[in-house]
Amino acid sequence: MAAPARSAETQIIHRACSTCEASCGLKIEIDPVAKTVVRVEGDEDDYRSHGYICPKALAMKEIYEDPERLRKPVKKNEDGSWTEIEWDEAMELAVSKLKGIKEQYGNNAIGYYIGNPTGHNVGAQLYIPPLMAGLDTQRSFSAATMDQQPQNVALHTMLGDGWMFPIPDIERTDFFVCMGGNPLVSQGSLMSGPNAKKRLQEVIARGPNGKGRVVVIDPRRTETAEIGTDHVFIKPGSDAYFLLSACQVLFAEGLVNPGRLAEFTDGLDTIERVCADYTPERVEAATGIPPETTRQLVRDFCAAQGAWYGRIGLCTQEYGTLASWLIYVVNVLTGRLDAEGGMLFPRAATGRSEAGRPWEPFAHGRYKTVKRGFPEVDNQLPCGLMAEEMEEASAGADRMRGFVCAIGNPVLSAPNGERLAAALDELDFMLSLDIYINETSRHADLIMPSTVQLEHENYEFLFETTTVHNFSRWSPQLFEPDDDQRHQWQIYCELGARLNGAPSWEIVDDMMVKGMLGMMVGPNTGCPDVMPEAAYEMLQDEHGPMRMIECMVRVGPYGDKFGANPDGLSLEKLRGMDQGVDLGMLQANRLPECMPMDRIDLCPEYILGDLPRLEAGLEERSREDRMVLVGRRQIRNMNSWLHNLPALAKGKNRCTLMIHPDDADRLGLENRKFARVSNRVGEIEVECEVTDEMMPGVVSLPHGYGHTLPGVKMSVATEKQPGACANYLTDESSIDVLSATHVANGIPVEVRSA
Ligand SMILES: Nc1nc2c(c(=O)[nH]1)N[C@H]1C(S)=C(S)[C@@H](COP(=O)(O)OP(=O)(O)OC[C@H]3O[C@@H](n4cnc5c(=O)[nH]c(N)nc54)[C@H](O)[C@@H]3O)O[C@H]1N2
Ligand SMILES: Nc1nc2c(c(=O)[nH]1)N[C@H]1C(S)=C(S)[C@@H](COP(=O)(O)OP(=O)(O)OC[C@H]3O[C@@H](n4cnc5c(=O)[nH]c(N)nc54)[C@H](O)[C@@H]3O)O[C@H]1N2
Ligand code: SF4
Ligand SMILES: [Mo]
Repeated sequence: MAAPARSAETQIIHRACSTCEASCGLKIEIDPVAKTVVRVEGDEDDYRSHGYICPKALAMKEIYEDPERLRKPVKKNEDGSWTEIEWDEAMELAVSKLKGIKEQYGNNAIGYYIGNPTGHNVGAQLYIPPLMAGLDTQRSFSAATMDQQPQNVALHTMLGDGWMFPIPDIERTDFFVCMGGNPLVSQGSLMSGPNAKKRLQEVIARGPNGKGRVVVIDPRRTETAEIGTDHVFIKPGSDAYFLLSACQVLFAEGLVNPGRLAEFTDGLDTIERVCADYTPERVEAATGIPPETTRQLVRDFCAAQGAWYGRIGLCTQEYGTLASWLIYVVNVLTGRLDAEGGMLFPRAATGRSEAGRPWEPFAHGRYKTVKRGFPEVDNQLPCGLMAEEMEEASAGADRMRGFVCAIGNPVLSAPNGERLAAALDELDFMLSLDIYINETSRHADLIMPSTVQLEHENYEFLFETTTVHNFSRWSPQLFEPDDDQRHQWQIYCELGARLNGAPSWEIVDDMMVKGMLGMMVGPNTGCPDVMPEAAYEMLQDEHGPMRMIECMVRVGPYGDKFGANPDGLSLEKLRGMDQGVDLGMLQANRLPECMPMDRIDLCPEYILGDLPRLEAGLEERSREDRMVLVGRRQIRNMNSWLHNLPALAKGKNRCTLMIHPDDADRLGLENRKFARVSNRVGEIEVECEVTDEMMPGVVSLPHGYGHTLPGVKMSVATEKQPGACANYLTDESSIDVLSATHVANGIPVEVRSA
């Protein structure tokens, strides 16, 4: 390949990094003629990130440049090779196959999985509805059931909206408790903001006499714990016991003080009763936490401006919903929810946490999986059950026969990936919407790739709802895609339109925007001075996600109300701002107005229903001493998909099994030697990293590796960072039933020398 011609003039473009939640500001120097990226730097003028970046800042450049990235659809031939085809042929093939399956076997013979990078692509998020309408199936799976679904369930049942996450007020707190999260590496999940290290150091500096506290409760002494003030080892999966004991201490020591929350909270007496038996002494053997540590932590927290936070280690565990719920309970009992320095509700420019939203009751069990009758939870089925739903031997004639995998790699990221890989080959038809031929898409009959970040505009649609500081930000497209590339939203919209027999995707797109405006502007709305038709005429774009963003932003809490508030925010203004707009610190006292329910239900019956299981498990947990596996994230990874980028794949093998020296000695394992890790589900071989970072009895392995399968066309990943797949050990039948979420932390394993 000849080197592209280089023009004399380069340009600097400001853009948010779309790789993780932090959305740091970047300055990207491009050559617009050669269509190449010359340099990527942190943007010191960005008021959110002040020039901070991590090594993954290079990801968008390297994905854009990756010669193995697909640009056009590819169809699998009989012999397993791939042929590039035109979009029209690809669309026709996909639609005829999917429609054929629906007609012959019914809609539920189709299933789909929606993966994580969706959250980083506004077009992909906003156009899931037309895709879902086109597929019209109950077999709906996503990464949520390996992620935040327990938090969704707790919030939906307590406040009436599963997506109004309370976020640590990290800019004001002086006492941050972090359970099951490692913001130093993940950059803060559901606490989005660049440079977690600096923010946490400021928490410590802010405390009285520079003695603020960052308390990490984790089976591993993490990077966050290293810069924190306190670290407490906890046995994996025992957080619900520990949090109940923290509640017990609050009541026993007269420290309960919900403040203004008491006026609109039900269930305070119930929680007192529920936690009464769980003294720190009673749960000590299960949690591994000395009672005095619990008591002192609770007292110190109450004396400070505390925020108590829990993340993925609390979600993807045996009692995921109970643990996630109890985090919110502790914040209510101590008056820290919706209070300065506590856990606050961001106010998104697109208006998704404003007063007056309709309340949709929490729903579950309306339908079930075929094989084991597992009940749906808020439209989600556990993603690890996809395999058994596909297998003829398990699901028989009612099995899933057609499958759409959108922006996900579940063979590596969902439980029992080996079983899923085999099941995918039983399908009549599989469509992958992916930019690589990877561990999952290699099973597809057809792959449709989308444009990547630098080829489309973006708006931080999800992360303005999970941010530690209110902001609104648009990012420009750096390079015009080729004529025969498609954006993810176009693919969804066109697939949906064709599946439903709509005249064109343009009509579907217009209908979506008109429907939206019909509800948002006009008489009896927050934007009464303009009629929907007039608003429609004012929109900047002809099609696409930014048109919807424009509607939401203009009507939203800071918006220009389509002219009625001329100083307000609009897409046009955002498009002129290099770093987006600073909308101020998070606000306190937004409840109860900003929640759809009138009152907080501190003890939803649905969640209390799981307490007998928790109680029944206490004795066994107190006794057992089996080895368990937990996960970890690493700064140069993003789940499964950045290992093909040279800048991020270089260096030594990172897929290591961390193990405590005492365990290593006992098992005859040595640093940098290989161990065999096995259980009912599978067996893998991984390099050991002997370290006292680990709690004895617990081993830690990152997920997203295992680039060793035939047919995968990611040569850098395969060569430099193949690793082994943690999810070949994750048991697909081990599920937190309340949230349909898998147990990916605290998995029993046997470890021996390889
Ligand atoms: N053991 C264990 N397993 C876990 C976790 C854990 O902690 N431990 N974490 C879980 C969590 S929180 C998550 S979110 C999931 C993530 O798991 P998935 O949702 O499956 O996501 P990824 O593994 O990141 O795969 C992303 C896929 O999207 C493709 N892709 C990236 N960008 C684009 C794009 O612009 N267009 C298209 N069409 N495709 C694109 C990539 O090539 C890749 O195939 O993993 C879960 N799995
Ligand atoms: N660099 C990088 N950043 C990422 C990602 C990535 O892959 N790489 N993934 C992104 C995604 S999709 C997500 S969802 C977020 C997740 O963001 P985080 O929640 O911060 O994720 P982790 O870094 O995996 O931290 C989970 C912690 O939980 C601990 N843990 C495990 N089991 C238990 C338990 O039973 N109890 C307690 N108390 N702790 C436990 C683990 O030891 C680990 O330290 O990160 C996002 N950011
Ligand atoms: S922390 Fe790294 S990956 Fe995340 S937004 Fe910032 S530069 Fe990008
Ligand atoms: Mo995630």
